[in-house]
Amino acid sequence: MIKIYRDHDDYVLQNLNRTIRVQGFSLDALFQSTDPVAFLKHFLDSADFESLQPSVVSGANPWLPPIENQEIWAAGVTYMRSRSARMEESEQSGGDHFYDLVYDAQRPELFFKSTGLRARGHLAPVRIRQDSAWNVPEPELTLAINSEGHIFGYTIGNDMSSRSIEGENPLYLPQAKIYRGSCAIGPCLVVGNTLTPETKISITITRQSKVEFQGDTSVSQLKRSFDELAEYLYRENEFPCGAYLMTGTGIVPDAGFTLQSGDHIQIQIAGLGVLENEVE
Ligand code: DO4
Ligand code: MG
Repeated sequence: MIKIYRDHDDYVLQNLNRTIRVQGFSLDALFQSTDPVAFLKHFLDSADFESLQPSVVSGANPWLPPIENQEIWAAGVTYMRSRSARMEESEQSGGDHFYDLVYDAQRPELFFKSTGLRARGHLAPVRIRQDSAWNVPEPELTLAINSEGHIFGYTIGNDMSSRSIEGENPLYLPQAKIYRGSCAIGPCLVVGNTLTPETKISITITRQSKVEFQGDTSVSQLKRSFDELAEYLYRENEFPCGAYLMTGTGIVPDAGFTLQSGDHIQIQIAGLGVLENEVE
């Protein structure tokens, strides 16, 4: 398993034996590689790079999102919990039936989420929209897919969402999902790790040092396979620098909960680390 962290200067690569700061590394080249593990090993085996203490990648460091020219897309209504929460929030507008249909449909819901410019990394602030009254984070296992459409890595994603705007009308989805500070990924990209169905995804939201919401799920609750989601994303499309694909949320707080400025969001996925962001 190899972890890739990005900071202002360069990239830091880590495997069991070595932690190194590398120059001349590019995520675009990694996502264009047909063998990403061999591509990374080339750097890790090189004598050119000075070894660092493994502790330099501790969770206390801010990291930039591990992204260059990749687009970030997201899948929706891939967990039963997302289906029921969305049917509830859109019942009044009459939009609930669409969520029911898409959960069972052959074609998944896929939507554009962000470019690297808009994405936030570990310990950077995320935002809620000023014109939205009901807001939640969505903790999502996120696939790294190379330019040929093969899944080769994983990271943690936060698909920040306005439930009031999406609930008002499903056609408002892009406004509910894509706005300044609505997307976080990180803390690193993990390559060469296979995730089992038991892999746990959990979220803790803390407000003034008090836990306001806690929830967890596991990858086994995901209705669709990773390959199926990636295949639909690349069908009739092209991603010359690869793509990230958030796989949907299986955790949605009950209707009484909305995020507030100052809330601390901590998303943990076993094997991938912890992604932390404060709400601006
Ligand atoms: O259907 C709208 C968005 C769904 C979503 O983001 C999710 O299920 O995670
Ligand atoms: Mg989502």
